[in-house]
Amino acid sequence: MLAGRRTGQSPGFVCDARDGRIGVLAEGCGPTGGGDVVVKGTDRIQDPWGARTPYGPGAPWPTRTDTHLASGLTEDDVDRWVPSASLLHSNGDAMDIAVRDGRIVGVRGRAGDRVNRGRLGPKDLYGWQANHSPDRLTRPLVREGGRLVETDWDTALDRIVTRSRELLEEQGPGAVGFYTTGQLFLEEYYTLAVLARAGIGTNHLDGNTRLCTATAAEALKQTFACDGQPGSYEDVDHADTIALFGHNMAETQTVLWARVLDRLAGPAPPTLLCVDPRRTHVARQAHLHLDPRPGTNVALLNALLHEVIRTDRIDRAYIGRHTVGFEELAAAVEQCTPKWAAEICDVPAADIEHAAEMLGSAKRLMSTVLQGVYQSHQATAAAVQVNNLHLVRGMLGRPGCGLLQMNGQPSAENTRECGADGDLPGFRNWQNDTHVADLARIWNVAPERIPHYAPPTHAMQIFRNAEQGSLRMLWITGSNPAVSLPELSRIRAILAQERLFVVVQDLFPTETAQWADVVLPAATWGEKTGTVTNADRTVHLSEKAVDPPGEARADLDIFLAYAARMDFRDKDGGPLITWHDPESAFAAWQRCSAGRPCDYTGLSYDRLREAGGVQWPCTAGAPDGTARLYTDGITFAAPDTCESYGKDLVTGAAVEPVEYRSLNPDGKAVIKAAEYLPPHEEASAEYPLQLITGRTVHHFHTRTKTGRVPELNAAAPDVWAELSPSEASRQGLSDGDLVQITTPRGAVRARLRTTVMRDGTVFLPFHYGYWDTPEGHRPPDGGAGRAANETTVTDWDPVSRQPLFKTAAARVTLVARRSPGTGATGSGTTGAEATGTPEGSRT
Ligand SMILES: Nc1nc2c(c(=O)[nH]1)N[C@H]1C(S)=C(S)[C@@H](COP(=O)(O)OP(=O)(O)OC[C@H]3O[C@@H](n4cnc5c(=O)[nH]c(N)nc54)[C@H](O)[C@@H]3O)O[C@H]1N2
Ligand SMILES: Nc1nc2c(c(=O)[nH]1)N[C@H]1C(S)=C(S)[C@@H](COP(=O)(O)OP(=O)(O)OC[C@H]3O[C@@H](n4cnc5c(=O)[nH]c(N)nc54)[C@H](O)[C@@H]3O)O[C@H]1N2
Ligand SMILES: [Mo]
Repeated sequence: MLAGRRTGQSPGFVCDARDGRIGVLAEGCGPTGGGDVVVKGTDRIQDPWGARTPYGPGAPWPTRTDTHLASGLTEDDVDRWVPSASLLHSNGDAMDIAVRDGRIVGVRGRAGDRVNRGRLGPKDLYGWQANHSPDRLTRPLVREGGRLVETDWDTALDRIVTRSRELLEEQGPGAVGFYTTGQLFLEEYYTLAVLARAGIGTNHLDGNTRLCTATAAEALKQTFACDGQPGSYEDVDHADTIALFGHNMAETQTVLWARVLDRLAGPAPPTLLCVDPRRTHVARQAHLHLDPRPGTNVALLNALLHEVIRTDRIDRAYIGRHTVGFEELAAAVEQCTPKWAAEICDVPAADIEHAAEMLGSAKRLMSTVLQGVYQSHQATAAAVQVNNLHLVRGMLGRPGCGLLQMNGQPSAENTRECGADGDLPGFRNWQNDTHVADLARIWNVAPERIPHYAPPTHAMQIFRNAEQGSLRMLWITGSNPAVSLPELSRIRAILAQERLFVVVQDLFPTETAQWADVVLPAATWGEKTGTVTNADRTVHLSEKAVDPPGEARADLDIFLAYAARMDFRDKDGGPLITWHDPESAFAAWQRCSAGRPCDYTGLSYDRLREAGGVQWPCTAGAPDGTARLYTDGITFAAPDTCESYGKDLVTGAAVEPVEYRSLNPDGKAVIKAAEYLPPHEEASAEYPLQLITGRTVHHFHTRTKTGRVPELNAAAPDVWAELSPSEASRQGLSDGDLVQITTPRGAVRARLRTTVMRDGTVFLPFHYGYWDTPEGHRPPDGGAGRAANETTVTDWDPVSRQPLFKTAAARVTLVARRSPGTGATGSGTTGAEATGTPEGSRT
C-alpha cells in the first residue's frame, strides 16, 4: 500500500509479525517450534488466535489444546467428553463437549485432529452458552388471530401438512419452496433434498449458501466442471507464498489464521499477499497489501495474470497437459497492464507488478478466496481468475499448492453435496439425463419425478416467486433472512404477505420467526448427532451430548415426521424415505455419493469416532481419505462425469452439452477469461461513498447465538460504522459521532469509528438485527434501522446468483455529535485497525 493515501496509526495488537510483534510464544515452544502445549482458561476475547507455536516448512503443526469450562469448574468436574466440531464457521475445528449433570459446561479442542490440533477460536470457546439461553424455543407456535401461540407438535405439523396438500392439489409442486442453510448436518440436508425434490417434486430448494458459497461452488464448476475443494489446510504447512483474496481470515477462520501466524513466526516463513480494501489484521501481517476499490477484483486479477504471462512465469507443460483455453486467456489479458488496472483499482501499478512477481515466483502457492470476491457483481468471473492463476502456474495437487475457494458456514459443503441448494445430490448434473436417471434409481422413483427441466431455483428467485405470488409456502430452516438477505424492507414485505404460508424452524424467536405461520423449535449442535464437512472436505462426526430443551426436536426428526405424514412413496409404493435416524440417513447418503467425486463410502460413524476428521473422497481404495484433489490431472471434468458444462461468465447462460463436448472432450480444466465490468452502482454526488458490509471476529451472522453469549456480546454489543480518518474529516465527522448511512434502499444509524482503510469507502458489520432492541423485531417505523441489509441492493452475480453485499453507493451524515466523556466508539471490535480505541482497552 502507498503511504499517504491513508491516515491514522496502528494500535497495539497481540500478534503482528510484520510490525515486529510476533505474538506471545506458547509455553513449551521454542522459536523453531515443536512442543505440545495445553492452554487452560484461555482468553480468546482479547487474543483471538492465542499464543504462537512456530514451525517451519514441511514440519507438522504443533498441537495446542485450548479449553474453556464454566467458571469454577476443572476437568475433574466433567462427567463426559462428547466428540464434536465447531458449528460457528467453516473451519471445522474439532472439539470435545464437556458434560456435567446433563448440561454442557464447556469445550476442549481435540489435539489429535488434523484441522485444529487442539486450537479453538473465540466463538468455539464461548459459543456453547447460547444453547442455555432462557429464550430458546421449547414448544411449536402457530398463528392464531394474528398472534403466535404455543401448541403441540401434532397441531403444528398438521397445519404444515394440510397446507402442503392443498397447494399441491390446487397449484402443484411449484407452489412450495424450501430455504435452508449451511448450519445443519449432512443427514438433514440429504433428507430435505429427497423430500423436496422427489417427495414434493419442487425445484425450489436452496440454501443461504446462495449468499455464502454459491460462488465457491460455481467457480469450481466453471474451471474443473465439478464442485470439490482442490486444496487442503495442510498446504499452509508447505506453502512459500500465501495469497488471500477478499478473505479476512484473521477474524473469520481464526484457527486457520493461527496456523498462518505460526508459519510466519517460524523458520523460512511464507510470503503473504492480502487483497482487501480495508487494512484488516490480515493486511497488517502481509508483506504486500493491495487495497483495490470495491468491486474491481477482475481488473486486478487480469493485470496479475497479464504480468505472470508477460514475464513467462507459466508452466507450459502443465497448461498443455491439463487445460484448455489458455490462448483465449492470454489474448484477453494482453491489454490488461498494471497501469491499466492501477487506474481502475486505484492501486499503484508498481504494487501490482510486485504482487505479480510474488505470485509468479512462488514455488508453492496457496490461495484463499472469500466474500470480498464472492459478494460482488463479477463474483464468479473473479474467483475463476484465481483458479486460472493456479492453472497457468501449475500450482495444483501438490503440497503447498493449495487452491481454496473457501466456504463460510460450517456445513455449507454438505448443503452443496447433498443437493439442498441449487444442485442435484452427489454433484450430479441436472443437464445430464443419465445423472438424473441414476438419482432416480437410487431413490426408486421415475426420473420425471425429479424436476430437471431447468436449473434448480436459486434463493433470490425463490423469494421473487414468493413476491410475485406463484410460491405460496416457504419453509425456512436455520436461516434468518429478515436480517441476512439484501434490502430488508422488501424481504419483510414478502414474508408479511397473507397469501404466503411461512414455516420457520429455529432455536430462537428470530426476526424472521415473527412473520411465520408456524414456528418449529429445533435442537442444535450438542443436542443432536450428525456429520459436518468443513471447507477442506474434512468430515467430522458431531455427537449428541445433552437433551434439547423442552419439546425441541432435531431437524432430522422434524423432516422425517413431515415426510411420514405426507406419506411420500417410491415407484413401488414403498416409503420414499427409508431411514429413521442419523446413522441410517448417513448410510443412505453413502449410497447416493458412491462413485461420485464426494464419495463417502469408506466412512462410517465408528470410523469417524476413531479417526477424528477425514477428508472425502474416502473409499475402499482411499480408506484414509484424500488430502488433495487433482494430484494426477483433472478428474471429474469429462463430459459424462462432470457436474456442470459451465456457463457464460457475463450472462450466466448455461453451456449446452454438445458445446461442452467439443470444447473439452478430454475432460481437462477449463481456463476461462473474463472482461472487467464496472460495479453496477457507482458513487455519485448524492451517494459519494461505497459501502462494504462484513464481519467481526466475535459475532456470527445475525447474532442469534453469539449475541446471547456474555463474553462475545460484551466484546461487540452494538453496530458501528467505519471510515478512514481523512474521509471522516472530509464529511465533517469525528470518531464516536452518531451517523446515518443511507443508500437508495434504506438507512442505518451507527457510531462512527475511524480506522485505516480506503478513503471513499464505508464499512458496516452486518450482524445487528432487532431482537435485542427496545423496538423488538423490526426497525422503528419510518426510521433508520441497525441492520446493514436495510441498505443493500437486490442484485446478484449473473453466474453464481450470489447477492452483492460488498458494493453499494452510500452517503454518511451526522445525526448527533459524540457526547463528551463517552468512549470513542460506543461499540465493539472491528476488522480493521482502530485508531480511536486501542484494541487492549475495550471490554
Ligand atoms: N467471526 C466470524 N467468523 C465467520 C463468520 C461470522 O459471521 N463471524 N461467518 C462465516 C461465514 S458464513 C462466512 S461466508 C465467512 C466470511 O468470511 P470473510 O469473507 O473473510 O468475511 P467478510 O467480512 O464478509 O469479507 C471479507 C473481506 O472482504 C473485503 N472486501 C470487500 N470488498 C472487497 C472487494 O471488492 N475486493 C476484495 N478483494 N475484498 C473486498 C472486506 O473488506 C472484508 O475484510 O466467515 C465465516 N466465519
Ligand atoms: N450485508 C451482508 N449480508 C450478509 C452477508 C454479508 O457479508 N453482508 N453475508 C451473507 C452470508 S455469507 C451468510 S452465510 C448469511 C448468513 O445469514 P443467516 O442465514 O441468516 O445466518 P444466521 O444468523 O446464522 O441464521 C441461522 C439461523 O439458524 C438458527 N440455527 C442455528 N443452528 C440451528 C439448527 O441446528 N437448526 C435450526 N433449525 N436452526 C438453527 C439460528 O438460531 C439462526 O436463526 O448472511 C448473508 N448476509
Ligand atoms: Mo457465509
